Amino acid sequence: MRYQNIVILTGAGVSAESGLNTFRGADGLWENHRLEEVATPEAFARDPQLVQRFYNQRRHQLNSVVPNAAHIAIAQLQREHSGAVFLITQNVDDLHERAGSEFVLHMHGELKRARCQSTGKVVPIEDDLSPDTACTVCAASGCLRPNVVWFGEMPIGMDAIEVALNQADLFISIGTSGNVYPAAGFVQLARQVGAHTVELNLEPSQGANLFQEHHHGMASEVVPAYVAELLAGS
Ligand code: BJW
Repeated sequence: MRYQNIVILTGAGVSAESGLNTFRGADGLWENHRLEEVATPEAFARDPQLVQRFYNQRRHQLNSVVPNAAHIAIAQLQREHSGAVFLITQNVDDLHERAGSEFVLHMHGELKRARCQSTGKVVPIEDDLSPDTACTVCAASGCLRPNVVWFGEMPIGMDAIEVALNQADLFISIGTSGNVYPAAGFVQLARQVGAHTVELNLEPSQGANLFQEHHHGMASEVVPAYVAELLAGS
């Protein structure tokens, strides 16, 4: 293969065919709430119960979905590529891991983790959170919050992402609308270091013109096809 260091960025579109809603599609509202009403620190301070319910429901949903062909193809690329495949996801689901990806950087956090707001310690969770839940770290009620990155908060792993992008010779963006920064800016960083940039998405994203190659269609079709091409060495 002509590429050594591949960086992949995924968004909600990669999990859409598994049955998880995207954020900005026609089905983008949750119980008539806009995303900004449930995914900001201000929303959590104003109505923690509402915000916890949003994440509890989504955590439950993970039990009824399975990875699709796109997740599986990405895991195959990570296994079979002789160089590095650095996988960054904006998604808080665990479908990449369940498809077999051993390395996944969840830059916007994970549904199955919570954070003690007093100590910053991150712990695994399976059960619902509520304002009455006793924190498993410090024991205070209501101290655990979902370990997700809301608007205005710093995404996770930015230093490692910057290092990976600096070394990339291929950057592939999959199933993301390109609305949310800093992820939407990764394509420009990749281009600055000379990486080839590819968009695999249902439709042209907000920043589609920044990519050198495009394959538009369902992730379950375009991702396996593109991975097969890469592994065949073309
Ligand atoms: C398919 C498909 C199929 C469908 N097959 N494809 C002005 C300029 C620049 C920045 C800002 C600005 N104003 C404010 C900001 C900052 C802000 C921001 O970007 N706001 C924008 C709204 C403008 N960003 C932040 O606040 C971030 N933090 C930050 O910037 O910190 C400072 C900093 C400074 C310097 C360096 C680094 C940091 C934090 C952002 C946190 C985002 N959080 C959320 C919620 C997380 C938890 C949760 O899941 O609930 O993350 S918001 C939401 O959007 C979620 C997603 O990860 C994220 C991206 O969405 P995504 O994945 O792209 O989904 P969609 O629905 O938008 O798109 C899906 C795509 O799939 C579509 O294109 C479909 O067509 C496609 N699709 N089906 C293939 N079958």
